[in-house]
Amino acid sequence: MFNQKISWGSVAGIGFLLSVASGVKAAEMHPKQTAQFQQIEQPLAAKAGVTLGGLGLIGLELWWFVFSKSKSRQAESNQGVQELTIIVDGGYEPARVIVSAGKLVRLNFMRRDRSSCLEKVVLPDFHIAQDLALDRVTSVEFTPKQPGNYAFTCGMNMFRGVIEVQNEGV
Ligand SMILES: [Cu+2]
Repeated sequence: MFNQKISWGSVAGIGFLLSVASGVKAAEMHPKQTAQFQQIEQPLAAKAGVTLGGLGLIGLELWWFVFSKSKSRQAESNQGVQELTIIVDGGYEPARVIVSAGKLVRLNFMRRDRSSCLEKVVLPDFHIAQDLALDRVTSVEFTPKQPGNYAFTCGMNMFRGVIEVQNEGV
Protein backbone atom coordinates (compact mmCIF):
# COMPACT_ATOMS: atom_id res chain seq x y z
CA MET A 1 0.00 0.00 0.00
CA PHE A 2 2.67 2.43 1.10
CA ASN A 3 4.90 1.59 -1.86
CA GLN A 4 2.01 2.11 -4.22
CA LYS A 5 1.44 5.59 -2.79
CA ILE A 6 5.09 6.42 -3.36
CA SER A 7 4.90 5.15 -6.92
CA TRP A 8 1.83 7.27 -7.70
CA GLY A 9 3.61 10.22 -6.20
CA SER A 10 6.52 9.58 -8.55
CA VAL A 11 4.18 9.33 -11.53
CA ALA A 12 2.65 12.68 -10.57
CA GLY A 13 6.16 14.10 -10.20
CA ILE A 14 7.11 12.89 -13.66
CA GLY A 15 3.92 14.40 -15.05
CA PHE A 16 4.99 17.72 -13.56
CA LEU A 17 8.51 17.38 -15.02
CA LEU A 18 7.02 16.54 -18.40
CA SER A 19 4.86 19.65 -18.37
CA VAL A 20 7.85 21.79 -17.36
CA ALA A 21 10.00 20.19 -20.05
CA SER A 22 7.38 20.76 -22.76
CA GLY A 23 7.01 24.36 -21.55
CA VAL A 24 10.77 24.82 -22.00
CA LYS A 25 10.56 23.28 -25.44
CA ALA A 26 7.73 25.64 -26.43
CA ALA A 27 9.78 28.61 -25.19
CA GLU A 28 12.68 27.54 -27.41
CA MET A 29 10.50 27.79 -30.49
CA HIS A 30 10.12 31.58 -30.20
CA PRO A 31 13.56 33.18 -30.70
CA LYS A 32 14.20 32.74 -34.39
CA GLN A 33 15.44 36.26 -35.17
CA THR A 34 19.17 35.61 -35.25
CA ALA A 35 21.28 32.89 -36.75
CA GLN A 36 22.88 32.34 -33.35
CA PHE A 37 19.63 31.19 -31.88
CA GLN A 38 18.92 28.92 -34.79
CA GLN A 39 22.29 27.27 -34.39
CA ILE A 40 21.66 26.09 -30.84
CA GLU A 41 17.99 25.43 -31.40
CA GLN A 42 18.41 21.98 -32.86
CA PRO A 43 20.68 20.49 -30.19
CA LEU A 44 18.39 21.90 -27.51
CA ALA A 45 15.35 20.38 -29.20
CA ALA A 46 17.21 17.10 -29.51
CA LYS A 47 18.13 17.27 -25.83
CA ALA A 48 14.53 18.00 -24.92
CA GLY A 49 13.43 15.10 -27.09
CA VAL A 50 15.87 12.71 -25.43
CA THR A 51 14.86 13.98 -22.00
CA LEU A 52 11.18 13.55 -22.79
CA GLY A 53 11.86 10.09 -24.18
CA GLY A 54 13.78 9.13 -21.05
CA LEU A 55 11.10 10.48 -18.76
CA GLY A 56 8.49 8.65 -20.79
CA LEU A 57 10.39 5.39 -20.34
CA ILE A 58 10.69 5.99 -16.60
CA GLY A 59 6.96 6.62 -16.49
CA LEU A 60 6.31 3.39 -18.40
CA GLU A 61 8.57 1.46 -16.07
CA LEU A 62 6.80 2.83 -13.02
CA TRP A 63 3.46 2.09 -14.60
CA TRP A 64 4.53 -1.49 -15.29
CA PHE A 65 5.83 -1.78 -11.72
CA VAL A 66 2.55 -0.56 -10.21
CA PHE A 67 0.49 -2.62 -12.62
CA SER A 68 2.44 -5.84 -12.16
CA LYS A 69 2.24 -5.47 -8.39
CA SER A 70 -1.51 -5.90 -8.43
CA LYS A 71 -1.28 -9.27 -10.19
CA SER A 72 -1.46 -12.15 -7.78
CA ARG A 73 -2.50 -15.75 -8.02
CA GLN A 74 -3.64 -18.28 -5.47
CA ALA A 75 -1.97 -21.68 -5.51
CA GLU A 76 -4.30 -24.56 -6.39
CA SER A 77 -4.69 -27.28 -3.80
CA ASN A 78 -4.05 -30.69 -5.28
CA GLN A 79 -3.95 -33.78 -3.03
CA GLY A 80 -2.77 -31.74 -0.08
CA VAL A 81 -0.16 -29.85 -2.07
CA GLN A 82 -0.56 -26.19 -2.97
CA GLU A 83 0.81 -25.95 -6.46
CA LEU A 84 1.46 -23.06 -8.82
CA THR A 85 3.47 -22.46 -11.98
CA ILE A 86 5.59 -19.32 -12.17
CA ILE A 87 6.91 -18.22 -15.57
CA VAL A 88 10.46 -16.83 -15.36
CA ASP A 89 10.83 -14.45 -18.28
CA GLY A 90 12.17 -10.95 -17.63
CA GLY A 91 10.85 -11.32 -14.08
CA TYR A 92 8.30 -13.56 -12.41
CA GLU A 93 4.73 -14.10 -13.57
CA PRO A 94 2.85 -14.09 -11.30
CA ALA A 95 5.10 -12.10 -8.99
CA ARG A 96 2.66 -12.43 -6.09
CA VAL A 97 1.63 -15.88 -4.94
CA ILE A 98 -1.04 -16.59 -2.34
CA VAL A 99 -0.84 -19.78 -0.26
CA SER A 100 -2.15 -21.06 3.08
CA ALA A 101 0.00 -21.70 6.11
CA GLY A 102 0.68 -25.23 7.32
CA LYS A 103 0.43 -27.02 3.98
CA LEU A 104 3.15 -28.07 1.56
CA VAL A 105 3.74 -25.56 -1.27
CA ARG A 106 5.20 -26.59 -4.61
CA LEU A 107 6.23 -23.74 -6.91
CA ASN A 108 6.99 -24.84 -10.45
CA PHE A 109 9.41 -22.37 -11.98
CA MET A 110 9.32 -22.46 -15.78
CA ARG A 111 12.45 -20.60 -16.90
CA ARG A 112 12.19 -19.05 -20.36
CA ASP A 113 14.74 -16.27 -19.78
CA ARG A 114 18.26 -17.04 -21.04
CA SER A 115 19.96 -14.35 -18.99
CA SER A 116 22.14 -15.61 -16.16
CA CYS A 117 20.41 -13.08 -13.93
CA LEU A 118 17.39 -15.36 -13.56
CA GLU A 119 19.20 -18.70 -13.51
CA LYS A 120 18.79 -19.01 -9.77
CA VAL A 121 15.80 -18.47 -7.52
CA VAL A 122 16.29 -17.74 -3.83
CA LEU A 123 13.74 -18.05 -1.03
CA PRO A 124 15.78 -16.87 1.96
CA ASP A 125 13.04 -17.46 4.55
CA PHE A 126 12.78 -21.10 3.53
CA HIS A 127 16.54 -21.61 3.10
CA ILE A 128 16.18 -22.41 -0.59
CA ALA A 129 18.60 -21.46 -3.39
CA GLN A 130 17.71 -23.40 -6.52
CA ASP A 131 19.28 -23.37 -9.97
CA LEU A 132 16.70 -23.23 -12.75
CA ALA A 133 17.31 -25.13 -15.98
CA LEU A 134 16.48 -23.22 -19.15
CA ASP A 135 13.18 -24.09 -20.90
CA ARG A 136 12.28 -26.54 -18.16
CA VAL A 137 10.23 -26.66 -15.01
CA THR A 138 12.12 -26.77 -11.74
CA SER A 139 10.05 -27.33 -8.63
CA VAL A 140 10.71 -25.85 -5.22
CA GLU A 141 8.92 -27.19 -2.13
CA PHE A 142 8.46 -25.82 1.35
CA THR A 143 5.84 -25.61 4.08
CA PRO A 144 5.17 -22.09 5.37
CA LYS A 145 4.31 -22.17 9.06
CA GLN A 146 3.52 -18.53 9.81
CA PRO A 147 1.25 -16.16 7.86
CA GLY A 148 3.07 -13.21 6.31
CA ASN A 149 4.85 -12.01 3.20
CA TYR A 150 7.98 -13.86 2.09
CA ALA A 151 10.19 -12.75 -0.77
CA PHE A 152 11.61 -14.83 -3.58
CA THR A 153 14.30 -13.26 -5.74
CA CYS A 154 16.81 -13.97 -8.46
CA GLY A 155 20.35 -14.82 -7.38
CA MET A 156 21.36 -11.14 -7.42
CA ASN A 157 18.23 -9.78 -5.76
CA MET A 158 17.27 -7.79 -8.87
CA PHE A 159 13.96 -9.46 -9.63
CA ARG A 160 11.56 -10.04 -6.79
CA GLY A 161 8.34 -11.81 -6.05
CA VAL A 162 6.27 -12.24 -2.93
CA ILE A 163 4.70 -15.31 -1.37
CA GLU A 164 1.73 -14.19 0.67
CA VAL A 165 1.01 -16.80 3.33
CA GLN A 166 -2.50 -16.58 4.75
CA ASN A 167 -3.99 -18.26 7.80
CA GLU A 168 -4.81 -21.95 7.54
CA GLY A 169 -8.18 -22.75 6.04
CA VAL A 170 -8.50 -19.44 4.19
CU1 LIG B 1 19.42 -11.25 -11.10
